[in-house]
Amino acid sequence: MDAATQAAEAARLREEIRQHDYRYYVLDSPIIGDSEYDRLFRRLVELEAEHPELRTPDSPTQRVGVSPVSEFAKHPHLAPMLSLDNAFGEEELRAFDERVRRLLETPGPIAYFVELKFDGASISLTYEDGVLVRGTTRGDGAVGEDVTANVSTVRGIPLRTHAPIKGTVEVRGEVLMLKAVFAKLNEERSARGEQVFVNPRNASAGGLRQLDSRLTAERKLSFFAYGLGYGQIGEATTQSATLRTLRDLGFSVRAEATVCEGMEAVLARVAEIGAMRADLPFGIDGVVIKVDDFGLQRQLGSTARGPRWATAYKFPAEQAFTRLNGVLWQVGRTGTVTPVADLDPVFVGGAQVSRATLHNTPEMRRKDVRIGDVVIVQRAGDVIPEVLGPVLEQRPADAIAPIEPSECPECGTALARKEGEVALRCPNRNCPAQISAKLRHFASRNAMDIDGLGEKLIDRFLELGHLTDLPSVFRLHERRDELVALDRMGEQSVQNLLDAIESVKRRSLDRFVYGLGIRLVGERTAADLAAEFGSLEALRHAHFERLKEVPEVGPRVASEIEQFFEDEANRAMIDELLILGVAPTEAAGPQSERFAGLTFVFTGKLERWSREEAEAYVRTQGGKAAGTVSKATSLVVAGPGAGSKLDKASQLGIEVISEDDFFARYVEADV
Ligand code: 0OW
Repeated sequence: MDAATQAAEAARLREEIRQHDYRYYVLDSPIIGDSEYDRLFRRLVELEAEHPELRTPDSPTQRVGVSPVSEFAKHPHLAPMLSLDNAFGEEELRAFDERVRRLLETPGPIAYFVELKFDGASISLTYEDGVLVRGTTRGDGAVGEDVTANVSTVRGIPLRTHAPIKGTVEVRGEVLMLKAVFAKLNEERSARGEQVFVNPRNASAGGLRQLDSRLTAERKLSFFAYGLGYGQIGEATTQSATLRTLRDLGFSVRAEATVCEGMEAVLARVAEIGAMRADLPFGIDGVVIKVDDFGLQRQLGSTARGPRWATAYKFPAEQAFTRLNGVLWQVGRTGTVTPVADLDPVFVGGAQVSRATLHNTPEMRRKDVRIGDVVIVQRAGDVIPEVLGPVLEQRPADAIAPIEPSECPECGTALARKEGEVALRCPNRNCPAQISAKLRHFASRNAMDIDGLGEKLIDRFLELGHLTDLPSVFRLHERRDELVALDRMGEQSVQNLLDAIESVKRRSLDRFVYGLGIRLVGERTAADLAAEFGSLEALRHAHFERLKEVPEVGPRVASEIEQFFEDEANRAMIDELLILGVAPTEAAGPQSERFAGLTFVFTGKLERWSREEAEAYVRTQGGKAAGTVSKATSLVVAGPGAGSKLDKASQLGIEVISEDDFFARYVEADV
């Protein structure tokens, strides 16, 4: 057969297979069986193997995955991938609708497009003249990772659109794993003794980010389009028309999405979707509501956090029943000992759960939870699951109330309770569980963010005596050869870890302070302390009276901070960190003193930036931000839904302005 004939046959096969893919993955109505499909596919693979010049980037054979890359290139999105604000109930949805109609100055009902909120990994697909040229993960919304080889293995993503579309277009959608695929994959993995996936979302996000796209292909991921980023297709002027066009072009689009006239219709549709959720072949964590008309979307615009013309409605936390087999007592980084429920594994809120918190003993007694009970487990969003209480009708005769331990389960020290506190505590500062938790906290993402130093490695190094306290992290390089000798710790990974440790020595002061794990000092208080004192030296020598003046720092927190820095062992620990070269960078001092002496309180739902961003801005201008209104407050900035703080402000005669006024008066004026 001559070359021209073979090229013609390859082109015909490509087109035929593409049609069968479309019928199978998009229309869900195949007209040939798997064996016939495989015969066509094998024939094309043969032709391309004999004549590699026949292999085109949009050939279906490219879907099986290519050899692994070492890492993903970064790629900016042509249009940002915005995130969605969340509404957690009917009244917040109504508030969203009111805000939309107020901003559009239309009293009449708005046409909304109501979509499933797929619970997978969002991606952006770039097509040039209808051919897929790139697939990128969402990343930070502006820049994502180039996972083109991986997305090419996902059915439901056309490598070439069914009709040509001129120019460059970004199609947005969600890659996810069907529940049935998830169950089958986990069955196979646990049969092979491998770790199972916790939920389909993790499995799909992980699958999308495999360096070896053949592994991505094995995960049999699905894709559903939900919109456009950059560019436009045809004359579509609404979200609903766009999705119809995308479907005609060969993208899989779910038919559950519908136009609803006005918020009443939206609420009815949300209830319908909630009722069908369990029967859907994939996971959803809510519903997405968008103003359908693009013209109105443009009028509404977007804020730093997301579009004003869309919101996500999140389903309420899910609950499930399961057996309580026992109670474990977990020792935390500040020594608190917490009861944790040991459960029969149960699927709740989209994940497999076998542990849930019982908070503390008084709480556990109040709920009267007993070992052997059937208990109600709730998993709200991504927070840790908790036990709500027992199902009394199913209480076995031998159910017994859990006994609080008198000694630390980790180190055997007698446990104690501070005067007036519910928390049970292990007083031994060298308790291995506390040191482990302290190190994990110090190395965690929102603290010093030491890449590679996670729980497993910390506990392993504690076991081996390579880690004993925070400063020992910065002495690990002295044990380099011992670390390299450990199994599963080659030259490269040890070097990467030591480089990561070296690189965090100059982390910002707020991260370092948060990483110290001072009781009652969270991220925001740490940021306030860093902004207020500017250096570790100033902070560690501050006394109670001075500390109390910092916003958000009341007398209790002030005394915790003072005690921490006065404690001999902590002073020695900090001195040692400094000697080892840890030098937290001073927080960027105020860029101006415009707000010197002024204290702002932000309240209600801010639209143009988050409350943390607003407060950080005030600090850069030399001002202070507080969480409560008092005589010291200079100005209150109130968004919709502001409540008691407004009453307090009017009692004290403190000026209250809107977010837009704040911008006009202070921010726009500043630029
Ligand atoms: N997860 C979804 C989904 C959806 C975008 C467009 C403007 C703002 C969000 O099903 N159906 N529609 C959108 O519309 N986004 C979705 O997911 C986003 C991706 C990143 C954060 C949200 O999960």
